[in-house]
Amino acid sequence: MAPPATLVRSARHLWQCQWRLLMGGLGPADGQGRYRRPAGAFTSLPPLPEDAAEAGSHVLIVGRSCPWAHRAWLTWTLRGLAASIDTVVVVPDPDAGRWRFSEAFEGCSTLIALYRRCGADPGARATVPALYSRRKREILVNESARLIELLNAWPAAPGAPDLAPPDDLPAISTWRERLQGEVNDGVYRCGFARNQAAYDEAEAALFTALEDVEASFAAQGESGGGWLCGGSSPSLADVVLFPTLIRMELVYAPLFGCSRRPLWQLPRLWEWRRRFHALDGVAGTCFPTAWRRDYFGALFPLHPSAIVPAGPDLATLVGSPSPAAPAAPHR
Ligand SMILES: N[C@@H](CCC(=O)N[C@@H](CS)C(=O)NCC(=O)O)C(=O)O
Repeated sequence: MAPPATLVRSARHLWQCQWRLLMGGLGPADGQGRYRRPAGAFTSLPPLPEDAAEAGSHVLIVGRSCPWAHRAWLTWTLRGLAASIDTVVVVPDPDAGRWRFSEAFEGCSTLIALYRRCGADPGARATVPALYSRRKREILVNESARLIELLNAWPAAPGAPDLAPPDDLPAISTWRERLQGEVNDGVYRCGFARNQAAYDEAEAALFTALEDVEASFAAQGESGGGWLCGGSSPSLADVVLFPTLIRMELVYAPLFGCSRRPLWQLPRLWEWRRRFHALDGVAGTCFPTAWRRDYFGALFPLHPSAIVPAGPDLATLVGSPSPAAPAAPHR
């Protein structure tokens, strides 16, 4: 038998009060209910360290599910920085709501303990990515937008691409600025919106930006290099777009409501994603099972059951041309 309407109404009211409280734990909102990402602790761009080229001199701390860490991991991969920068992968502790080290790192078992030891403000969030100097025993930077710039300036492996060539810098900066707010943070603005109007605004901005990326690929035509800023190799603009788009069908569409246009309806973007995923080393930074488990398992206010959905299989998203692409004509 269905429960009485009054019981449903009071349960809904009670849940909504609790939901608002719990959402506050995920991040702050402005007066209109729009999600506002809090500022980090070590956010300015540091100079290139003197010992940058020394083997194992630095450590890049990442988490598998974090898209901000993913862009740093991709930059590290594409620039071939394994000789001088080690990586350490932290794992989420969903009950405590923090990152922990699988094995003690510099005497710390949690990321927050390392942050405190490095002098972070007691109220600061301990976020990934973070770049740690072994010699100074300090976190140099934890803002991914600056960190990828630093990693691109780092002494790289021979033949590694410059992800921000001077001639393309204006286009790269324009795209990066737009993608950061409307796409990278945009999916969170959808998922963490506190009301319908805040969601509608973020969702419209997200899909307008993605349609504009699609249009920009169309404008490049056959002569374009296949990358967002037109060059013959990817740039930092491509690097920041990928972590969001590769999580789209797996997490952001089902969990954050970013579902108006499935990506296959933007065939150039679909093809770009397939091409980026095929770059050397990129597949090794993608962990669909961990992404699903971490997002669906940890974001309690959005998904109280913590049931982790199955699929889609990543291979079906990156392994073939867009299903919407026109078939080649028969000869
Ligand atoms: N501004 C940071 C944001 C990074 C961020 O929010 N990372 C999340 C994971 S996706 C985190 O570590 N959160 C832990 C916390 O807030 O305590 C950046 O872009 O590097």
